[in-house]
Amino acid sequence: MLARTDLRGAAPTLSELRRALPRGGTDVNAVMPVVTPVVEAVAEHGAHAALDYTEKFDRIRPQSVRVPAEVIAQARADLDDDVTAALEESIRRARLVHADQRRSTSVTQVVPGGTVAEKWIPVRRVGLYVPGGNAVYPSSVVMNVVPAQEAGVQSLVVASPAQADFGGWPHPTILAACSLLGVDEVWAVGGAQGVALLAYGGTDLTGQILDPVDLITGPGNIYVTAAKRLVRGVVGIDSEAGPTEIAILADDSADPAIVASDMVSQAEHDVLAASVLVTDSEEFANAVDAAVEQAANSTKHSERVTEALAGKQSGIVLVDDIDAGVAVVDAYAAEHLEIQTRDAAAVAERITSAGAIFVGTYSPVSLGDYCAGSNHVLPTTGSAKYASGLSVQTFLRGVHVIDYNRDALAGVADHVVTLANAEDLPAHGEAVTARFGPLAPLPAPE
Ligand code: HSO
Ligand code: ZN
Repeated sequence: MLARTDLRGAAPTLSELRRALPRGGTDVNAVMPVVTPVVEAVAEHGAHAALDYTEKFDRIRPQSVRVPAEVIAQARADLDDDVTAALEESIRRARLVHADQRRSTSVTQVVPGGTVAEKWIPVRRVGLYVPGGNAVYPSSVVMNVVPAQEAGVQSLVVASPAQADFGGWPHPTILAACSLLGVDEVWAVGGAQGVALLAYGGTDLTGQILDPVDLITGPGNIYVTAAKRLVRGVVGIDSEAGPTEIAILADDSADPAIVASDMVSQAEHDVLAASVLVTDSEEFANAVDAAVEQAANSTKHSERVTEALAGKQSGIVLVDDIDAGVAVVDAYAAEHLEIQTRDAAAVAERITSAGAIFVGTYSPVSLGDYCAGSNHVLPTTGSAKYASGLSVQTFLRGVHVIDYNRDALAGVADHVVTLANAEDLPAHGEAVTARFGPLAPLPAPE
């Protein structure tokens, strides 16, 4: 059932390879005519406009944007014990990993009396977007909130669509996850209007201030992505998330049923999700194909999965050997890459482009989605070749602190003046010489 790309015997260039590999793509610009007026209206009118659009698109008007504390507390009390325990474990593991990502200030003594420090300052206030609709992902609340908290962000708001089925508040599982994480500010607003309200803020119907944020993170549908693109600059955004992707580099030592189940697992997210197998064994490819067909037919979301696997973004790529396979997966730069080959750890070492790498039979993507401790908000559509997943770093700003004394400045003043004159910016040089008296000769460099 999976389309095939046969690269055996070929030596494609990088650009040929990128064109040959299966890949989808969504046209964010196509929805701009709908999204732009929404963002502009919220920028001008704040919460009232956001609620008007919520009523129009989500067919519900919550009593306020801010979800009352009692509603959040009730959602937590109602959460199933098993789900509570699993979320707590997910949070615990994510905290372990993300706490280790914290950065400390570095101080470099460039010359005696001249230092440059780099200190890391958390973003003041962050808005975490959590999608609603079909996809209710409390795990994504964990993956957004934990790195922000571990970075030291002081003010966090979660925005998630108002749901008609839940009295106009976001899905209770999302509220419960917020509560487990200690997040008490949640807004019942989603879509483009939710993103815009995070960026511009406003005043709630209850008179409460809805403070704008400085950074918006979190995935969403194409409208959310378009709105993030529009507000970028007014605020920071993490990335423009596309549909999820899994690539698996496997040889005939792997179990076709396991590879198939992993391909099906991520196809379950979306009809646009991508599942790609790269292998050097045609026999193995045939076995995976048969296993995928069987698994896709019997799984709960069979229709969605089948459509995703049949789409142009999914397929099997045949290569001559694992070396060629490494080149292929590097060119593809998958959001998730599994290595299911002999000596998987050694092969994984050689990978240079992937959002996250899952090594060997017992590290499935589903583990990373929930409970590995790693983050599951990862770069999609090939952006792993230049971008990283969400981490503590996403929520920090590095600031250089420059501290030179008189001698240290004097020691390099000549060079500054020379470079300033070379750029025809003499006032830059004069700003240095002025410190040593208008006419006084420069002290000799050390
Ligand atoms: N695989 C998705 C994350 C997710 N999976 C949430 C299950 N729930 C993108 O990394
Ligand atoms: Zn997933």
